[in-house]
Amino acid sequence: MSKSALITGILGQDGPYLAKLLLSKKYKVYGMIRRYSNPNFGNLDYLGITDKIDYIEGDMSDESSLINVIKVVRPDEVYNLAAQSFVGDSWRMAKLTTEVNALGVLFLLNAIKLFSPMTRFYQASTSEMYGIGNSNGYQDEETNFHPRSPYGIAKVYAHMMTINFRESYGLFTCSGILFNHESPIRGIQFVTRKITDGVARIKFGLADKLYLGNLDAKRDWGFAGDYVEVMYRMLQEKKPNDFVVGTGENHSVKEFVKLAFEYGGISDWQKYVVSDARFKRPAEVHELKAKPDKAKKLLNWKQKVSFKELVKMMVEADLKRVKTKSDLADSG
Ligand code: NAP
Ligand code: F7E
Repeated sequence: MSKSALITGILGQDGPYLAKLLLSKKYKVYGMIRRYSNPNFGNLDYLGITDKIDYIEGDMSDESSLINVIKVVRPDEVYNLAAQSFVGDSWRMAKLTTEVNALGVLFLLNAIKLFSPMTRFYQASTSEMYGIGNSNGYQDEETNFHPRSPYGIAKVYAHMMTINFRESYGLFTCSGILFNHESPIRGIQFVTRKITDGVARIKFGLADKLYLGNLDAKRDWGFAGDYVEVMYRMLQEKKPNDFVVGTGENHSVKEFVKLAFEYGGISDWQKYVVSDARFKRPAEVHELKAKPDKAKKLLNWKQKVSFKELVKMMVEADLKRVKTKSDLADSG
């Protein structure tokens, strides 16, 4: 019999890539969505799978809705990808971020414990939990947490609660500590997509500047399509475990900018990029770099898309998207 999986955050970036992977493995995929006046299925449309998913309403900030979802679906696997995931907004919306990213996970774990204890659970943990935790130039499963944002702090709570449900009640709960991963369907607020969209707009004359914050920050950037594979593999293991997932190399925002402009056919990026204090953070995470040895060894995982390929893929997708829009506008 085919397995079933519930994905929260199905309309975001990772949800569609994971759904596509699970569908290819013949899973029945349920996608939890919030109540909307007008839901946006754009990312699922981009991957051509909107009609292949069973949707169910639930909100991470509403415990009764999560109990209902788990009672109705009783899936073999839950992938909890829902979150207020933008670090910058987490200072402006600290309470909401805590409710959704921390308490929401407690609600979901409790619902599984009470109504579907055989369900395997994946929690979307993050390198933002490390913040400025001590490191030797990299972060692995042993590195201390010292989160620098309400987002990172809420994710530490959820991460520890995921471990606690495993240790207290014997549930199969895992955390993937994923470093930044991007794609052509990355949210437009995040720096990579903001840059590639900006390059395309400048190229087609729809913008003349790109306003950015701290260009010196360094991140370990990979491709989202590669990272959902590891989520799946974690839940197929004999025992629940936590894994760091990243590429093992990092690059500055400035390097990303330079390369993106090059792929866009614009050589003098300095002419277009403006430093803007609005996009700087009250407390920055200056540098992150994964040491994903455990995932490589135990899950036999390795990313396929390199940094350069990722930047190229994102620039090309945005050039195509913006060109189509401007062609449509021209044709009236
Ligand atoms: P994303 O694009 O922002 O997607 C998050 C999804 O969560 C959205 O579909 C959003 O729904 C949903 N959501 C937000 N609040 C909700 C609520 N109250 N109830 C139900 N759903 C809610 O994020 P992503 O990049 O796919 O990341 C997936 C997960 O991995 C997140 O938990 C993120 O924190 C974590 N993570 C991401 C990265 C990364 O680099 N991408 C790295 C480490 C960890 P709407 O569509 O309605 O807004
Ligand atoms: O920022 C700097 C910014 O917003 C990356 C989320 O998926 O990954 C993501 O969090 C860096 C930071 O991602 C701008 O200060 C400069 O140093 O793309 P970002 P993030 O904060 O690393 C982690 C792993 C997650 O878990 C999160 O959910 O880029 N930066 N100028 C800028 N960032 C933004 N957004 N906009 C700028 O203009």
